[in-house]
Amino acid sequence: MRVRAAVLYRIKTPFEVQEVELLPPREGEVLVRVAAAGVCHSDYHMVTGHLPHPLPAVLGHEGSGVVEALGPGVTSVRPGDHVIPLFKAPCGHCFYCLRGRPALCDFSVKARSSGCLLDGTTRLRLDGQPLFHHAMVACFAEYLVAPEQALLKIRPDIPLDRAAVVGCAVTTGVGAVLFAGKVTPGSSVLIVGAGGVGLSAVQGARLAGADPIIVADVIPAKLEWARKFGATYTINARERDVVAATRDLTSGRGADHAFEVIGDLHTAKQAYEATRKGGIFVQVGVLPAGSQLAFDSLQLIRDEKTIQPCTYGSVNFRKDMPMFLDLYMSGRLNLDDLITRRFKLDEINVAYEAMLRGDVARGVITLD
Ligand code: COD
Ligand code: ZN
Ligand code: ZN
Repeated sequence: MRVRAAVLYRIKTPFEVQEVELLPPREGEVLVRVAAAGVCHSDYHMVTGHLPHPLPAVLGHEGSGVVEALGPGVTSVRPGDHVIPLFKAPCGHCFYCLRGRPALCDFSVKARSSGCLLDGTTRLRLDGQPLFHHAMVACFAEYLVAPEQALLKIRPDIPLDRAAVVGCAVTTGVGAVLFAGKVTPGSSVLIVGAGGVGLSAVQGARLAGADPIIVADVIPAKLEWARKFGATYTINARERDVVAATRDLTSGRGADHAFEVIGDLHTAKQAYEATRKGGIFVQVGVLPAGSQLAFDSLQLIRDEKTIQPCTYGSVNFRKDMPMFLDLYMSGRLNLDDLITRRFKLDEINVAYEAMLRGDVARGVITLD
């Protein structure tokens, strides 16, 4: 079938929205009509080349949609089901999956890094040539074909644009606080970077009962949103030293838990420095490929800080993502205000410019 998709041909060039060919789902695969796709910074790291990806490709890893058709042998979803694509499709029964850590499952790593589906081929075509799928989900398109393992069936009563942001931002941010940082009531939290993922981490800190919740960013509007989502103190990192300001707010000690949610060497060091002795430093952002994050070994031992990296919120997808949706439906997670602007697929480059300028908390592309 012919579908409209945003194609990235080369790094450092804009997306080109055009018709591409999408082949029918094969054994174990599902055709999904995409309803909404979030404008996450991680895709932009592939545009800049900071995170390498095979090109040309259809990117987009934060989304939601409705199952349209099934390939042979699919048992876990049916046409009409509402789904969130998982950008790290787990097998469901290996060592890691059984221990509730599906993001560490090796099942789809090879396919994902090659831009293909599980059988090593693509369903996307451009002028008869293979067009790569990002993370086997490729949501910047009207339709996607993905393996059934990459789909999470969700409750049908949640608006699909709100569900989309649970596909990455909410799960990554709230999960980082609850599961990687294991934040407990009354503990002090610092969050460096208040984008879609960082603002979700702020909401996670509020859910966990953290106090104070300190947020640093360089854009005043981001700090205002952070306060709306639960920050009790905000730091404009252009005007104040984040480490000194955090220590001032925590009796000179530093934060019990500090989260880096940007993917930058300088802010990673800042968040580590702003963590108190014996505290937990959680690295959510991924630094450009090949970067080394180094720590002074004497200080490392002496200060006993835990360095805790976090991927996909360290969540158990099929248990925790439905919980986040339930928390939205019961009014405990605010997804309505996280999405501050909606765009058409044709406006994807405008949507990314808005993200880079800091004009949006989270932008979402709606495809209906
Ligand atoms: N000090 C403080 N804040 C800063 C600074 C700085 N020096 N520089 C930038 N910021 C702020 C920006 O103003 C912005 O508010 C925020 O940092 C970044 O927000 P967004 O909206 O651009 O980014 P997110 O929230 O969509 O993504 C953040 C990630 C850390 C997830 C992303 O950048 C990343 O590292 N992705 C790779 C990891 C990955 O692939 N994860 C899985 C899918 S997300
Ligand atoms: Zn597994
Ligand atoms: Zn993301």
